[in-house]
Amino acid sequence: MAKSKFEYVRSFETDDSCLRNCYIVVRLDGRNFHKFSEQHKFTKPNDSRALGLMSRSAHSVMAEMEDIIIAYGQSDEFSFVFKRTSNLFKRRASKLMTHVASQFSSSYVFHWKEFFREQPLLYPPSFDGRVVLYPSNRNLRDYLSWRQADCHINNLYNTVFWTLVQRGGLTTTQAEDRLKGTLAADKNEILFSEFDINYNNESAIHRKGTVLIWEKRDETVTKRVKLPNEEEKEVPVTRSRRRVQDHHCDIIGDQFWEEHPDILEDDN
Ligand code: DGT
Ligand code: MG
Ligand code: MG
Ligand code: MG
Ligand code: MG
Repeated sequence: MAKSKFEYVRSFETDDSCLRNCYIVVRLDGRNFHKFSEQHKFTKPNDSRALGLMSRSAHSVMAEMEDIIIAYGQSDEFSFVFKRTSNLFKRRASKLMTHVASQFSSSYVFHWKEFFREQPLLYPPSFDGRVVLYPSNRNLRDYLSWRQADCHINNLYNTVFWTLVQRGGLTTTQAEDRLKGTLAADKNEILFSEFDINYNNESAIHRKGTVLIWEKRDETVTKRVKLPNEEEKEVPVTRSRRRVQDHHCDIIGDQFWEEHPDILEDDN
């Protein structure tokens, strides 16, 4: 095709391809979910409909974007990790980030009703995205540990805060004052001695967030086959299928990574 005289404008596009050999992390975060959660009556401190919908949307991203090896989500955020050797969209940061963000956002709206039932979606939510590159397994694990530690710190705080308000009868200002300067141990102690709550027994999805990884499963289906000169019969056929599985476990320690040695590629 002949080139038009306008063709030169293409050269104004800048190269934003991600450095090779690095894990590419795309993190999404809900825009102004403080307000969104209030307006849609999210339960406090955690809303299982909202967490379920976040996870559902992340599944949809993983199904659409090959090369995502693990995703981690908590609160209104989700991080997606592309394998080091990925060449998806020629590793262009803007393509990767915008595809993840728009697939996630449209899924969030698409599946809203399955989770929120009679609570209508009042306006279209949006998610910001950023791309961060991590050159080593240690850096990537530290990134994921950072997000999970953030989940823990916030959830412990929110659990005590809302217990003081909902069960202890404090106002939100009183609860805030009560928690000022307290350490994790103090918060655990308040829950335990005043409300008979052992924080470690709170549900893992809230304490640990959600980890999505691919798992191979053998799936057996029966197939009808017809061989020449034989009656049609049903035979079992087993095939290995990859599907995304949710986990709500610790990813800071070594155990998870030892149990799933194929998520990370070797550092060399
Ligand atoms: P941003 O991200 O700068 O646009 O502003 P926000 O408001 O989204 O702030 P962020 O992302 O730091 O905090 C997440 C907000 O979402 C926070 O106000 C609490 C709210 N949120 C997330 N999950 C839940 C939930 O399960 N229940 C309730 N009640 N609120 C939640
Ligand atoms: Mg923020
Ligand atoms: Mg947010
Ligand atoms: Mg957030
Ligand atoms: Mg196009």
